[in-house]
Amino acid sequence: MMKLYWAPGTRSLRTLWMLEEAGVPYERVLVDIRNGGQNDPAFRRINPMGKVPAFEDGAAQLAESAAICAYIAERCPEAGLAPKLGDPLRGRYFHWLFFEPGCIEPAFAQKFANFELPTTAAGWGDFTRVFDALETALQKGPWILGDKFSAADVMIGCDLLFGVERFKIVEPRPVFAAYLERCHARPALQRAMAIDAAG
Ligand SMILES: N[C@@H](CCC(=O)N[C@@H](CS)C(=O)NCC(=O)O)C(=O)O
Repeated sequence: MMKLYWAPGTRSLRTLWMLEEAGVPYERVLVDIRNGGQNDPAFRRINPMGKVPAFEDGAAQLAESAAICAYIAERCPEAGLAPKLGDPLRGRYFHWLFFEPGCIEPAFAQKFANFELPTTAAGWGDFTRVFDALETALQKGPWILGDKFSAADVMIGCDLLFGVERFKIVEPRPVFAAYLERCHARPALQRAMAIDAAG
């Protein structure tokens, strides 16, 4: 059975949501990152970074939430969480899936740490450029690829959830608020949030 190494209140929520969308059985293994559980050598062999989430599927081991979501989408094709091979939508699918770690994460870090870099040199430009691009992409909706919900929405939806609702570092633009409302209406996110809250 697939195994998710996770901790509540962390980026693990992305992978919990993804697994709930996939609708497959999986085992959860709690890693107590607030008390050093991530330093367990056995866990470090799965994720040498000692961070959650991490994932095992038989002999396959991986970490990085975007990679885990992409892996699950391919592992569970019946759930339809990624455009199929040959579908031109796959272009934008990868674009937005990689936009999360490549642009949104560093934009968040920039906001928290309040540092400046030349926007042409920083791979993500700057915080405003990232969220302007996202707002434009989400304008039409309902999802980042249009009609098709995908793993890219799990990554981006979770970031907006944390950025707009929890940390309030992203301004609640109407497009983001409407998108978040659609995300919250998904039973899979509701289940994932309940699991997360129960710890
Ligand atoms: N790039 C990673 C980030 C994972 C991450 O930073 N996880 C944090 C919790 S949100 C963590 O495990 N921190 C514990 C530590 O660094 O010791 C991903 O997207 O999965």
